[in-house]
Amino acid sequence: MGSFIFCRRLWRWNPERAEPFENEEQRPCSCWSPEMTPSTKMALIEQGDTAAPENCQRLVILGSSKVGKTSLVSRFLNNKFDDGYTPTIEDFHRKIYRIKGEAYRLDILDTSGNHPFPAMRRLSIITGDLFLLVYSIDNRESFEEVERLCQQIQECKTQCRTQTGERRRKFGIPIVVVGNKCDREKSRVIDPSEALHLTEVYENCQFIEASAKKNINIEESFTRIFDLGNLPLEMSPSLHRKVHPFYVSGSSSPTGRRGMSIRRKMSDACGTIAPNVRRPSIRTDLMVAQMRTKTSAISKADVKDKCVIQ
Ligand SMILES: Nc1nc2c(ncn2[C@@H]2O[C@H](COP(=O)(O)OP(=O)(O)O)[C@@H](O)[C@H]2O)c(=O)[nH]1
Ligand SMILES: [Mg+2]
Repeated sequence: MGSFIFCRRLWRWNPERAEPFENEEQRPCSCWSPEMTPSTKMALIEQGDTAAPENCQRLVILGSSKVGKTSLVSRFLNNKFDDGYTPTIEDFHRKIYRIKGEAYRLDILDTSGNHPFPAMRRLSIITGDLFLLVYSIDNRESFEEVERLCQQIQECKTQCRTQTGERRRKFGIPIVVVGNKCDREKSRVIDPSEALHLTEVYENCQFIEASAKKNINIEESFTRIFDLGNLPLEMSPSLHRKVHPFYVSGSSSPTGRRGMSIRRKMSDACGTIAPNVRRPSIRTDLMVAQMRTKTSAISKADVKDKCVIQ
C-alpha cells in the first residue's frame, strides 16, 4: 500500500501538476498519512507537512475594512503595530507548531473587508475552521457587519457536510467576536452588552474587546479561539518558544535545554512562521469547498438548499 490516504484536506495537493481524478472522494491527499508521523529529527517547517488533518486548521479573519484585522494578525505573529493603514487584498500566513510531540499547522486568512465578490467571502467561510470577526467599538456599521457575518457563517456551515474534526461538530463553529480599538473609549458607540447579546445567541461563540494598538487582549482573543476550536493553548504566543523554521526539536540550544527530561521535552512547545508561504489557489479552495458541501446521503429536498458557490 502506498503512503497516501484519502482525506478532506487538499491544501497540499497541487492541481497544476496532478492528473485529474474521476471522483473527488478518490483524490489522494499527501498532507498526512499514518506512515508520515512527525519525527523530532525533522526541521519544524517540514513537520507542518506531516501534521494530522485535525491539527491543520484555517483561521479566517473577517470584518469591515479599517477595523484592525491586519493589526490583530500582526500583533499575534510578530507583536508589531503599525499606525499607518495599508489596504489588504488578502493575506495568507502559516504558523507551524510542535506541541507535546505533535505537529500542528495554523493557516491565517486575513481578508480585505470589502468583498466585491460575495462568492469569495462564501468561499472563505466554507474553507475556514475558526473565525475571528472584528469590528471597531467606534463604528456601528462595522458591528452590524459582524452581526451579518455571524448569521452567514451559521447558515453556510450548517449546510456543509464536514466540519473538520468530529469533536468540533458537536459544539458548533468556533467564533470569537473581537471589539477592537477599545483604546478609543471616548469615541465608543458600541456597548459591550450589545456584542455579548449577539454572541450568546450562538453556540461556541465568544466576545472580547481588544486593542491592537495598546496590545490589550490580543493574545486572549487568539487563546479563546484555540480553546473553542479544541486546539492546544500553547499555540498562543506566550506559551511556546519562537524558533527558526529549520529548528530541529531536541537539538542543543543556547538556553541549554539539552539536559531536559523526556517529559519536559515532550511538553516543550515551539512554533515558527512559515516563510514565503503561498496562499492555496482558489481552485484548491474550491475543491475543498466542494468536498465540504457535498453530502453523501443528500436528499432531494436538500439539493436546492445546498451551499453553492455562485
Ligand atoms: N486606535 C487604534 N487604532 C487601530 C487599532 N488597530 C488598528 N488600528 C488602526 O486602524 C487602521 C486600520 O487597521 P488595519 O489593521 O489595517 O485594518 P483592516 O483593514 O481591518 O485590516 C490602521 O491605521 C491601524 O493603525 C487599535 O486597536 N486602536
Ligand atoms: Mg487589513
